[in-house]
Amino acid sequence: MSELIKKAYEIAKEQYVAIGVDTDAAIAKMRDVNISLHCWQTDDVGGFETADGELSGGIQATGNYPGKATTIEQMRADLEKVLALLPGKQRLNLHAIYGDFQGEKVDRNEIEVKHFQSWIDWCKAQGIGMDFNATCFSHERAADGFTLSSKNEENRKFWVEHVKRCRAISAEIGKQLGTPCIHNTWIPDGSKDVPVDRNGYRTLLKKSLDEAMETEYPKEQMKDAVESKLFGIGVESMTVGSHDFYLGYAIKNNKLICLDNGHFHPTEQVGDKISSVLQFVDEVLLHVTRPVRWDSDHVVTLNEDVQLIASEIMRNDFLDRVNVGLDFFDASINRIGAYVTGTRAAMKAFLIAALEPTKDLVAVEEAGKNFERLAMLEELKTMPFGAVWDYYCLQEGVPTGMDYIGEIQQYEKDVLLKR
Ligand code: RNT
Ligand code: ZN
Repeated sequence: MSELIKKAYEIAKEQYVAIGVDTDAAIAKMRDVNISLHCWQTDDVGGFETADGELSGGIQATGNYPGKATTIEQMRADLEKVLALLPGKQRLNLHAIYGDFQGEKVDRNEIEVKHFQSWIDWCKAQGIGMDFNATCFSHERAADGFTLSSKNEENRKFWVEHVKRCRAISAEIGKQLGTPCIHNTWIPDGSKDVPVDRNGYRTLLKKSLDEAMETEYPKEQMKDAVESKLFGIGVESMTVGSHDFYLGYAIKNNKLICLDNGHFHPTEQVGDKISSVLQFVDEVLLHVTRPVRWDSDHVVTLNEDVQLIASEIMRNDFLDRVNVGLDFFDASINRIGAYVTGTRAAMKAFLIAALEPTKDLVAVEEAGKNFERLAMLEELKTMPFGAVWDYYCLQEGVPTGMDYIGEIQQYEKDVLLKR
């Protein structure tokens, strides 16, 4: 098999040379594509707190496929399996509810570095960086739908304290791992029906963010991102943290804006937003996902939305300014299979983007040759990308083509179905 892959690669390489593309250079560029793996695909955004609360905040994981991780050990085993099936180097993206609480009840306003030390150690052992998220949902103090923008001062303070602690933990994570930890704040706040005091909630959100982010940390340790959203289930009429709100906040306060491609009107494209927001903010965080009719968080596939995102990043050498994270959770199929398929799809989009003769396309565009541009873009779609992908996987020592399917089936038999 590997002989066939090498042969196919040699032919593909020549075909790409003919259009001025260096396949080896494209593969080398993949070294800089470090995708942050969202831990929550392994357990449907459940977490390890002692209280077994419902997932709230207008996000939903549907399905009950067997094998969900219910302990830290299981989750780490799953993540190790995922890492073993992916080429390149990734990061871990952890939510605050996934602390190593050792069976103790630790409320969100009480979490400390010690609850995450074993995760930091795990990342160190894997040789990967780590990102972090405050968890402002699935909690009794979020039951009325408001957290940082709550008019209940006790609740608002509680969530401010949570975010403050998460940022301090993030700084320590970045310090210990020697790579900045991105801390993302997403809140579900909003209202099902038409509210009257939109302004009041947004004023409170701004105030809470200012309070929670009062302590500055060196950016070598941590960076703040804020994630906007259009609407959620049960939060249809107004989202406090809208895109306008957070983009303004990010620009004014030198924060990262987190763009989740499930969080916009269906015909808006995050790929189109990257070059706009990067004129005004230093960095962006992405939550790559696949919304089907709504922010459904389906497993990422190699579709045009994801392709545009990757192309915009590679065309402009934005990898040092765009931090790529994933955000999907499907509980209806093998979760590890979902994880690997989705992540490999995102990676494929980046490799395809790296194989684009961008300079030639720009030259054609600047010459006003728009038929030629269209034709070239169409022809590029059927270039032998798969041969390059397989060769890249082979080089990285991970399964090529469909071979990872068998590995997941085996893992299901040996591990997941025994849970
Ligand atoms: C919700 C946001 C948010 C969450 C995760 C679990 O719509 O996308 O990023 O999915 O924090
Ligand atoms: Zn998201």
